[in-house]
Amino acid sequence: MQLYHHPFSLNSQKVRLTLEEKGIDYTSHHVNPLTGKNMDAFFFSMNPSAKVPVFQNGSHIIYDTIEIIQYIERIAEKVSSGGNNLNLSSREVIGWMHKIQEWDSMYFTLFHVPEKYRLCVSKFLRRVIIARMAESPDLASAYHCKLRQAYDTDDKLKNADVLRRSENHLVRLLDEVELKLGETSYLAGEEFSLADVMLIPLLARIELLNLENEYINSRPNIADYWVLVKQRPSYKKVIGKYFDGWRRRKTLLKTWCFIRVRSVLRKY
Ligand SMILES: N[C@@H](CCC(=O)N[C@@H](CS)C(=O)NCC(=O)O)C(=O)O
Repeated sequence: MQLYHHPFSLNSQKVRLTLEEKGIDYTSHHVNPLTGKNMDAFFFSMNPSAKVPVFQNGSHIIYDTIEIIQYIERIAEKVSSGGNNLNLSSREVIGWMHKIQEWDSMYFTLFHVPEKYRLCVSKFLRRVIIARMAESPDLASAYHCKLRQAYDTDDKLKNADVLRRSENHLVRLLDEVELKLGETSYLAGEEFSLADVMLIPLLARIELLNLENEYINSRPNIADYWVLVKQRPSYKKVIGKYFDGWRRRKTLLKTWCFIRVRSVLRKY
């Protein structure tokens, strides 16, 4: 089993947390969307949306985060039960998974990244797409589509309503989570579940953007829950290793330096 993913990607974090929690072995391929690695022809021809994560088991390829997570769950259950009585997620867990996945983190994240970095990365990525298009003319129409999406995203970021809608959606979701965590230790009951696997990267993204006072610490149940789930080995391996304390600067600086050097050298 192969996973194409990146530590920066919120959806990749959800899948990797599932793999760690379920103890499933896999081959890991880092594809950094901020440096445009997702535009390389080997990945782009398999996946013209260029999005990560992508999960491959033999000839079976899955592109949707929730489908990947449920596929991994089925594999883990088959291994542990010998194929009998698969103990799959309850309706409540699946309901939370979809509710959390409905919040699109992209605009929220981009709005909170300082403009200087955002504009530089977006210009760099457009150049990367154009360079890859010239190398693989057979994929030109898919690259064109990606280029149009990049311009469209830049336009949307000029519209304050887009940010307001994303913030309102997040607030509604977190208020519901806060209420639920007042009743149970974890999101879907007293046991850690795939609903929690979906929520952890969202809280980590809020913390990465230094917005924890507004969204986490102002909600006491979520604040306590956040301390609790950060103790899990899966969190430490998938998120903490890259983003806790001083590591955050190192991780971000590495990607930033790559983009700056390539931009100066015009090497896309
Ligand atoms: N269809 C995918 C979307 C995944 C997605 O949005 N991935 C983001 C990172 S979390 C991405 O790869 N963005 C890069 C791009 O759009 O070029 C899913 O639901 O799993």
